[in-house]
Amino acid sequence: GDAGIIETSKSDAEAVASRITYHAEFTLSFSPDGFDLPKAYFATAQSIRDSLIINWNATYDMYERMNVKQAYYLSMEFLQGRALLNAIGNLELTGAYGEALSKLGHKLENVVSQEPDAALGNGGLGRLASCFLDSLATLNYPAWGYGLRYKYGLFKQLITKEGQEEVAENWLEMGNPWEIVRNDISYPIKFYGKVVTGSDGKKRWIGGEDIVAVANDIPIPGYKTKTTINLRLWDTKVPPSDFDLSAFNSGDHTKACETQANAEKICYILYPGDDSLEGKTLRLKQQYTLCSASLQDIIACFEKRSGENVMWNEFPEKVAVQMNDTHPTLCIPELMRILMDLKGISWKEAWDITQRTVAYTNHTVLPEALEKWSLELMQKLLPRHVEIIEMIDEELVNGIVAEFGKSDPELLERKLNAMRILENVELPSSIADLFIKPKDISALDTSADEEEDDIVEEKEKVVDLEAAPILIPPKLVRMANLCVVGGHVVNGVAAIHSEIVKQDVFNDFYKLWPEKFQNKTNGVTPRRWIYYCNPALSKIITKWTGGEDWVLNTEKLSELRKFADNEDLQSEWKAAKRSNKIKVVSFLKEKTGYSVSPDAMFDIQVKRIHEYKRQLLNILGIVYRYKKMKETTPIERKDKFTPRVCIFGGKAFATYAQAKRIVKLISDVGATINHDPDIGDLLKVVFVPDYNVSVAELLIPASELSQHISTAGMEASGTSNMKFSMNGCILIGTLDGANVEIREEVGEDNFFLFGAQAHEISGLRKERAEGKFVPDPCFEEVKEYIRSGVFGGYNYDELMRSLEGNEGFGCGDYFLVGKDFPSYIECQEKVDEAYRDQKRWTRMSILNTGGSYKFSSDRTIHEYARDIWNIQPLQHN
Ligand code: DL6
Repeated sequence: GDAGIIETSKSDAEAVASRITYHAEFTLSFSPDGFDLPKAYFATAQSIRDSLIINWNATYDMYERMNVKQAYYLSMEFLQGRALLNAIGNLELTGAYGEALSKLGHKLENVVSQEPDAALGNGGLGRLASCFLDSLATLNYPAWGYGLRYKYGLFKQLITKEGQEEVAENWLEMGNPWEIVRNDISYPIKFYGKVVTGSDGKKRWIGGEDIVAVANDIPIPGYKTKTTINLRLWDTKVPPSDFDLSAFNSGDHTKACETQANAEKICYILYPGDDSLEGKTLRLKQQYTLCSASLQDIIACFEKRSGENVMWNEFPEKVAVQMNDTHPTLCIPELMRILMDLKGISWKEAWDITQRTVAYTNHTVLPEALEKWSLELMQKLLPRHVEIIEMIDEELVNGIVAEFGKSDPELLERKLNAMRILENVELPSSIADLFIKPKDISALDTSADEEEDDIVEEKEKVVDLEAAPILIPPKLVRMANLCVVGGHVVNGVAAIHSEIVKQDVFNDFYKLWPEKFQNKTNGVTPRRWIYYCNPALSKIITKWTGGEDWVLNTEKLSELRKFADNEDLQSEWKAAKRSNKIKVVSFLKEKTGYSVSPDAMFDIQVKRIHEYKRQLLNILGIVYRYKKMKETTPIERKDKFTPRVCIFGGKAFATYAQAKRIVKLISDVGATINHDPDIGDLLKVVFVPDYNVSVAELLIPASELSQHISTAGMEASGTSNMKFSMNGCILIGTLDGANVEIREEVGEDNFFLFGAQAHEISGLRKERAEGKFVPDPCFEEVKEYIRSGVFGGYNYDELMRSLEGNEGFGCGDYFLVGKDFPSYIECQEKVDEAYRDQKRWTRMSILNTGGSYKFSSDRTIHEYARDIWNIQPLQHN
């Protein structure tokens, strides 16, 4: 097609080969001799990048010319993974590149696997952002992504005898061929300082610390289209004039370099530890940098495209800003600040523009994940924004009072407590007078004049006032509330989650503004998650659905359903799965040293390690199975148990001790079972280190059973569940997140369901707190077995105790592992039985792929475009 600069004619491969050799010679900083794999990778990437830049420029020109409405997706995370195979494939040059590289002495697949993952994310939220970019480009929607260019990403996970260890992930070490550094596109970013009012009455934010954010563009090619959109990642630097030459010359080299380091560290890592005040400050600086640089850029573009006559009230007709979770919340006060202080627009008009421009996606119901910032810290770092937030809060308070009247002070107080943006902050006195208050706590607040170092952290502060200490709750800014108030749409990411958002998390807001709330069930790109990662299956799908159009029109996958029992399809299907499993067998051997059999069922749970995701339930189930195996004779054992390879992967956040204990337990259990001669290939347990997008691309096509077993109501959606289902994997799961919709689509016979339901959870926790829960003996048995030391000398008491007692969060089995354990074990027995009937299993597998079409991110993106952003596709002609 016309997707690239390289014409698709017979001599494609030659043309490609000469481009690659050109870059090997002139672009790269490799030594001239040789053409080894790393060099081949960089030269190949450079060559395809030329095509991407041509398409990027054409797409950009078209947007400028047509001045269409554009969507901007702001996200702290983009989990892009590798780009090379995707780029070559999207430009329909896979054949040409394969041939060209083989002429040059390499296999395309080996070259492709040289690329380090761009791991600028943590989990589902970041990968979702990347899937969205793929769909936006593929569907020709005018849209850009904005994020930060982390030098080290999150971390690289090592699994040692001690469990998880984190080391810096130096993914840019060899350079990044995909990024285009735009030294001409940079914006000033300010921190600290103070706000002054000029003689014209205008507010000005002055002084403080100044840095600049520089644009780094990553081209995002659509599939079979010329459209190539942009992921703009900001890097932070000192302003060019800021190097302290005299300090340097006088010998104080460290001081001279300090400002530089201070600016650059903002983009060192994703989610820096935030236990310390420094850590919190750095995170807030990151969030503000993302928001401020992106908005300055968006506004500059709007002004440029408007020409002579800038109509600010038309801004929302040209710009849609999507906040991916609460990390970009500062977009709201930042847009207000720019519009009012720099563009001279009134509060009322600025507020109207802001609300019509921004929208918010919620990705979690976990209360501890709904961000709250210390007001004091924010006041120091962003004084003007705090003024604006206080104004927004005040208007909200007035609105709530107007809505609920003053006749029922209790109701009013409850509403204010739930909905206010500021927490533990006094009300304006006219309203405060309505309530009888114990004592005005603000009188005790001595923090106002404290120096930066003494800022109270988000803990209760004890003021020793004469005898009795009085607790002063910290003043906080609730970012999620600010998002709900400041945006025009709030969406959840799966049907059940969006209901919880409306009925629980933001219920008071929902009752007030029901029209603001929407559901947008997540999706994943079928390009990366079937077509490129599973060529064996893709060929079969193409054959049986009559063409490759399923890659763009996933509904076509449903045509597989009618052949679910066809013997030819079944045998091809099984062969594809087996070939994918064989690849994983050698991968596991290489990464972990463990040998596993491709004849065993591949049972996989890969996702961030979190108590609510209940990897602990999975590993306890495995331990139970192992114990039962040990209690049976060898002959019975073979009869009774379906051989399984249980694979785990995922990172535990560096400071999340309980999650790290779970990782340790999994790898200890593996170390014992995998060496037990009684067990052999009947059971293997493998923890794959450093799970990332590329590992997922290998594991998911080889999966037969995958586990999505969160405590019901706690997993917002999940997206790997969609990827597994698409690749013909059968899910075992609770009625949670997108599982609910997947089960609906693939049919309940093709999904292994167990466990308590979301509406039962609070009742169960209550029962438990009242001491009424009696655990099943099998649950007691398995904990006892772990405590007995079968899996080594580590003391698992603390981990086991979290599943006991009734003291609420932290222990008392908040995530109801004990409650769901018996139904989980029972369900796993059904899995074993189903697997023994390979015809039935293969049918279930086909029906999963055939029922997964709804979960394409193309569907999701069409919905965002239509219901939230109001943008139209724009095609090259
Ligand atoms: O929406 C994408 C993804 C969901 O699929 C997951 O269920 C959800 O856990 C994840 N949320 C986050 C948000 N942060 N926290 N915590 O990563 O979003």
